[in-house]
Amino acid sequence: MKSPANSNARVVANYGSELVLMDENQKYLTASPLKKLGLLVCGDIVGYYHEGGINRVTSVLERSGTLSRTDRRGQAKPVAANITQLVAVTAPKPPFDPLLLDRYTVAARHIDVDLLIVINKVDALDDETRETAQHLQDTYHEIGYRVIRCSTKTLQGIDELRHQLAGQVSILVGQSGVGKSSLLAELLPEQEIKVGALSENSGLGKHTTTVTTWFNLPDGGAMIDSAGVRQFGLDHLNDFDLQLGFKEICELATSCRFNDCKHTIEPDCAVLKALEDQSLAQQRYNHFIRMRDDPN
Ligand SMILES: Nc1nc2c(ncn2[C@@H]2O[C@H](COP(=O)(O)OP(=O)(O)OP(=O)(O)O)[C@@H](O)[C@H]2O)c(=O)[nH]1
Ligand SMILES: [Mg+2]
Ligand SMILES: [Zn+2]
Repeated sequence: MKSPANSNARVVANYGSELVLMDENQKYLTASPLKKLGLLVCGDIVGYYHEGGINRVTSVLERSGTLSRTDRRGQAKPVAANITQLVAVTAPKPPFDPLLLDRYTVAARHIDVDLLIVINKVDALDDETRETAQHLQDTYHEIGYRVIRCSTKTLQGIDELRHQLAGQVSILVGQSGVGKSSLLAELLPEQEIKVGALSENSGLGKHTTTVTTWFNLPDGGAMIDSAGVRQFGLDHLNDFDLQLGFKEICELATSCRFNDCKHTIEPDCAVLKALEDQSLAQQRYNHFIRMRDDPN
């Protein structure tokens, strides 16, 4: 008997028992994967065949740029595959979370993808949050990251964002309610994208996006919208990987007297010296130490 032809497709979303795929003609279809393939995630490229009214996924191409977080059992769990850029979104509401941003600097470095930082909701800044936003922008810019200020209300920064996304496979990450899906909706006005409100009591997001989903962008490239997180566990990384993710600390460390300097009490530590003369941001250093002591 002739076996059915195999075709390739992109995993757009994983709904547990069912995958949504996009085929080479940009058509959506549903499929079920063979169990032995393990967890397939948004961004995976899979082989499938159609038989008896069902699409069966039988293979998956090797991944690059896999974003993973640590699950409850301490195992790395893939979130999305084949990405080239992390877009970490933060906002004055829910409150800025610089520790989470620093976790994303580590994650991006670990999987060797670009990091773009978006400060969203700049229309909603007050005196205090304006100062924090400026401080964040200066700190990350100084380290060498691109930082864009955006607002989906005034559309400030949206063109710049579009420009930074062209040709990349990006994933939107950040706390629930910072406006990830709202930004995506501005980029894809034709698509219906669900946007949530913040809880009136806590001011936190309500986890509106629940399934990580792939969208093709009109100017080429793609954007993956992911569910908001409170925490981004990285305890599958060792101290070395962690230090690599703090690239300014990594650079300084080459001038420490000891190769295995821990940058806490050692003599002639270039990191401590940089802290003293304020060329290293105190908050970045604090987060580095904190993540090393307790990676989760
Ligand atoms: N003032 C202001 N509000 C915004 C802006 N962008 C988004 N919002 C609001 O923020 C709330 C949350 O937006 P979402 O886009 O659903 O946030 P999200 O990051 O996708 O949240 P999750 O899907 O839960 O992770 C909504 O009420 C939006 O209208 C902005 O630029 N300015
Ligand atoms: Mg969302
Ligand atoms: Zn040192």
